[in-house]
Amino acid sequence: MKIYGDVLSGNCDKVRFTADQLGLPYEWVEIDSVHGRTRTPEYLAKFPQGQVPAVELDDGRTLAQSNAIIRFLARGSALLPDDAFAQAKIDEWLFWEQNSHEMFVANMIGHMTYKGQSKETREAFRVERGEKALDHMERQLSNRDWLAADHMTLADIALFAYTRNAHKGGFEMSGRPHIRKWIAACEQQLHSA
Ligand SMILES: N[C@@H](CCC(=O)N[C@@H](CS)C(=O)NCC(=O)O)C(=O)O
Repeated sequence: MKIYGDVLSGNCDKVRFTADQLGLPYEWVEIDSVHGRTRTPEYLAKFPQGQVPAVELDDGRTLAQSNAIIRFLARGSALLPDDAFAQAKIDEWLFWEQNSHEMFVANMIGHMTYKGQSKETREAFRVERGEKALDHMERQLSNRDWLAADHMTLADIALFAYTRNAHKGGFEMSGRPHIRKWIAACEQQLHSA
C-alpha cells in the first residue's frame, strides 16, 4: 500500500498512526499539500478530490478521506471492534471530528502555523466553535480514559491528531487536564507500537 500524505497534516497523521499501530507495511509518498502538489494533473487523475491523505492499495484501488481510510485499515482490529453499536459510537466521534472539531481546531492551527498569522487575527466564530469542541472533549474525558471504549480506538486516533496541537492554534490547554492526560495516554500507546 502507498499512503499519500503531508507530514505536516493531522488528517494524514491519523492514517500513519493507524497503520503503525497495526503494524501494516506501507510506502509513504510525501505530497506538499500547502504548495499545490494535491492539484497537479497526475495527482488529480489518481485522486480526483485533490487532497491528502489518500491511499493506493497494492491492487491499484484508491481511497481518500482520512476517516474512511482508517476505518478500512482497522477493520477486524481492536481499534474498530466488530460489535455494531461499538462501531457506531466510534463513528459518532469520527463524524463529529469532521463537522465540529477539524473545521475549527485544525483550521486555527493552520492559520497560525502554515499561514504564520497571529492569534489575534483568528476568525472569532472558529475560535468559539473550537473552544466548544475542546470543552466537549474535556467533559467527556472527565470520567473515562478513552473516548469510545475501555481501550484506544479509532475515535481516539482521529481526535488525537489535531487536539494534541490545539495549543499551536491558540487554544489554552492548561485548564483542560483531562484532555492533557488523554493526550499523554495516546502518545504512550502510539509510540509503543
Ligand atoms: N476531510 C478530509 C480533509 C482532507 C484535507 O483537508 N486535506 C488537506 C491537508 S490536511 C489538503 O489536502 N489540502 C490541500 C488541498 O485541498 O488542495 C479528510 O479527512 O481527509
